[in-house]
Amino acid sequence: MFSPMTTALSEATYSREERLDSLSVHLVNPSDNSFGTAVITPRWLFVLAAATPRVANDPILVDESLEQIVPETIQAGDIVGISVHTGNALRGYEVGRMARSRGAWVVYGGIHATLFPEEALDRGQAHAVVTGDGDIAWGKAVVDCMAGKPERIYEGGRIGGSEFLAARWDLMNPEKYMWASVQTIRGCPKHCSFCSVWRTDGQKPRQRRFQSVVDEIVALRRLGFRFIALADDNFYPVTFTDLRQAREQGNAARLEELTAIRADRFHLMEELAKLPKDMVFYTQMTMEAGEDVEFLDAMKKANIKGALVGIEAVTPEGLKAVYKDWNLSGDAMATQLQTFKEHGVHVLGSFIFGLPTDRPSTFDFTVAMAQKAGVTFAQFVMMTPFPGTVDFGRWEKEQAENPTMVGDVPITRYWLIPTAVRPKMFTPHPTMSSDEIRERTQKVWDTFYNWGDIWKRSACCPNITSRIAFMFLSKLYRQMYAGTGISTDSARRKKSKAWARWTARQCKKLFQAKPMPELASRAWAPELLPQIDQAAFAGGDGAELAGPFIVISRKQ
Ligand code: B12
Ligand code: SF4
Repeated sequence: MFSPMTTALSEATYSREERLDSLSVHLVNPSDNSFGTAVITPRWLFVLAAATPRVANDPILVDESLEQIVPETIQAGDIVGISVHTGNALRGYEVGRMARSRGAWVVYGGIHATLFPEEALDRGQAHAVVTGDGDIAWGKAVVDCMAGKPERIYEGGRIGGSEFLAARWDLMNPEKYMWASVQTIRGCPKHCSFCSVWRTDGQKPRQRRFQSVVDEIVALRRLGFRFIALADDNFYPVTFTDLRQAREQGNAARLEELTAIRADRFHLMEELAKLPKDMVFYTQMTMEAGEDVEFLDAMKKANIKGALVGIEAVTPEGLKAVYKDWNLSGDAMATQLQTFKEHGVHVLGSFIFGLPTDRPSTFDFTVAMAQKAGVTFAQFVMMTPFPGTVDFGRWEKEQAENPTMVGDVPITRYWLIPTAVRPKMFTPHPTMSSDEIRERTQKVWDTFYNWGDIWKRSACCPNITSRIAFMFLSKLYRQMYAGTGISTDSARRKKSKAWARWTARQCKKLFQAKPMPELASRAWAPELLPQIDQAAFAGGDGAELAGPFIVISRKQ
């Protein structure tokens, strides 16, 4: 598909070489809310920067969670890559339409565009959509846009772990982020009903080579980052049950595969343990890791000090409802979570409210369990049917005959409803109203994050400065993520946003470390370097337009 304005302009005014030299590639992380400072770097932005072909100039990165894009920066003929997840799709489409009206090539990617490519082409006026992983496919899309012939869909698929690109941290403004994000593994073997990860990223864990992970962390520590979120789907991909089942089935190949994945996790952690001692990592994993104290001890040594653990529900019925009945419940759950803390790994417990099995008593019971389990942080999210999940499929089917409409949008496309009129809950609960669930959820956030309890929890910090940091962070977390608190009337929203901005600035100072420009890179054996980097290296500067392998990579 051609953009007539671009083609006319570029062919009339420039030679091909001049055009290639003057065009800019923009990568935009859309957001309605700009805070000036962000908690975690949106990793895709810096990975796609690395995937941008050498034939183009360095991309211009725009993170709208910091500042909104300035339309005048986009010129006819430029290429604009936009990432959309469900929550920011509407803003993403607005940015895309704006870019296209200025004569740019518009390409979407990210989880939502992967699930709804036609929507991005239609509502977002895309020239092209990249589905799945962008590490390789983005390079091809850019080259095709430069040639004026983008395809409608590029299937990025699921690339191998050794092909994951290292991010271009040299293009980040370190002043703007509290934590950086580095991915070590993609995919999750589970199949929780509310989660799309196992469907989009697959159930087969794809581990990145640890050398590449460590190199990125060294680059970040040089810049002054010592707090790093490991943006993983599930850091504990092989459980004792998986190993036992493979053994019982006499499946030697499976057992070997699982053992190798597990060994690789330990290898990574050994390498992380050799990094400067002041590093703090944080990841996401299942509660099952509480069974494996050897793993928890390795995490502690590796400075992985915390993990988001999907607890979801505290009753057996609730867990069954979300296909997570392999999680423990009640007192056994509390004990399992305490094991994390005993072995030096703090838990950010994630709970869901609004499950059909929830009753008014569930709210108090949940917060009491969170306190009993000794979780250091907690989040209480409202049940949301995200596309690509089992829950979404079921709901869509129920709605098919007689769809509920909000204006002219069916509720099963809720992300297209303007935020001001978008309902806060989409699936009706059998016994409680949405307002009741929201109010009770809000109360739970307030109870968990009251100053007294935060102060008690801050006892895990070694000194007064870090206790203060802990208290600020707890309040910031509550303010930014307790959705029901931020989204009521506009006056409250404004006040809440101003408060969050101020707190974010204070927290940024607390997280900043003295840059270590002298920190040396590790010398890895050449055969252990990621394959893709070798391909780029071998290709050298002249090998840009041939094929994705040669096009994409830039040696860090
Ligand atoms: C780390 C993470 C977080 C972190 C950090 C977020 C951040 N600032 O980066 C935290 C904990 C803060 C977080 C919060 C939330 N998250 Co989250 N998160 C993740 C996770 C595990 C990894 C994301 C990541 O960095 N991956 C690494 C990068 C490199 O991969 P990627 O983003 O997929 O990008 C690749 C491709 O998608 C593609 N691509 C992406 N963008 C583009 C753009 C273009 C132009 C192209 C060509 C290609 C392309 O190429 C990239 C490289 O291969 C994902 C799970 C997942 N598998 O995606 C969930 C996930 C994205 N999160 C999810 C959700 C629901 C949330 C929350 C709403 C949770 C909540 N209830 O509060 C919040 C929302 C925060 C927000 N406003 O963005 C859902 C999104 C579902 C959906 N349909 O939108 C996911 C998929 C998890 C799930 N359970 O389903 N999250
Ligand atoms: S919620 Fe967590 S454990 Fe469940 S499928 Fe998603 S990533 Fe895996």
